[in-house]
Amino acid sequence: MLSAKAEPYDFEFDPKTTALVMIDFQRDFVYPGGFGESLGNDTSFLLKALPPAERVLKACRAAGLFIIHTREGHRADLSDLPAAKYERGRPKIHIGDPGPMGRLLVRGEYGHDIVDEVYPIAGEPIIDKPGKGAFYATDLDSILKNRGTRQLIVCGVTTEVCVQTSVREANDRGYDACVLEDCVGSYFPEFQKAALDMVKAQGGIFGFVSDSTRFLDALGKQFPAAVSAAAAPA
Ligand code: C5J
Repeated sequence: MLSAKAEPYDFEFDPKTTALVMIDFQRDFVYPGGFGESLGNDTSFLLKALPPAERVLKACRAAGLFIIHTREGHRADLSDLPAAKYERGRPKIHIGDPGPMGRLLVRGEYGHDIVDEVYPIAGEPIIDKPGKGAFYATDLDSILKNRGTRQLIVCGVTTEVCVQTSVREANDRGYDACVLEDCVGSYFPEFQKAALDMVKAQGGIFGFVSDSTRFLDALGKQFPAAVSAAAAPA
């Protein structure tokens, strides 16, 4: 067992039963012209999470941890898009409408895909999800349980929406999840803090909060070369 400094107390994880979950690092959320901006958000807030998340991803790859990515989005015919989600916010541009990166939040479009910095490689499954939670209407739980996964390290966007929803779902399914606070991003700085406080309050009611430095310090105890290679400039 490795132990990462975390709140509300140290997060214990066995690399063999731990998965890194990279949530929705899609152009549609992270870059201007996508779904996130169509809702009136300033996407630049999310970019801060990318360099530490990239370091964690590279170290976990080199250490041989299981890595899984998610994307939020819908079928091209929008048959899996609830009317409530389509209408919510009464936006000028809806999910499925054309934008500079293709149709908003539609699978197969450029904007729907994951940004280059943390793009999946062979052997890292991608979960396409229609909702905010990564477990809703997906096979994520089966994939994790079939591998004997017990602990999750969580990076992604946005903190209070898809990240927190997925951590709550993971908690109810029996996983210990640890969110790395510098590897998650919100359009609202005040929500970033509140969302993480909610996860770790009440003795870790939904899980744990740590950061890339403390997590990589722990991983480096067993995989020093993997962690130093990830920290080196590209
Ligand atoms: C949102 C997400 N914010 N991935 N999706 O609509 O957090």
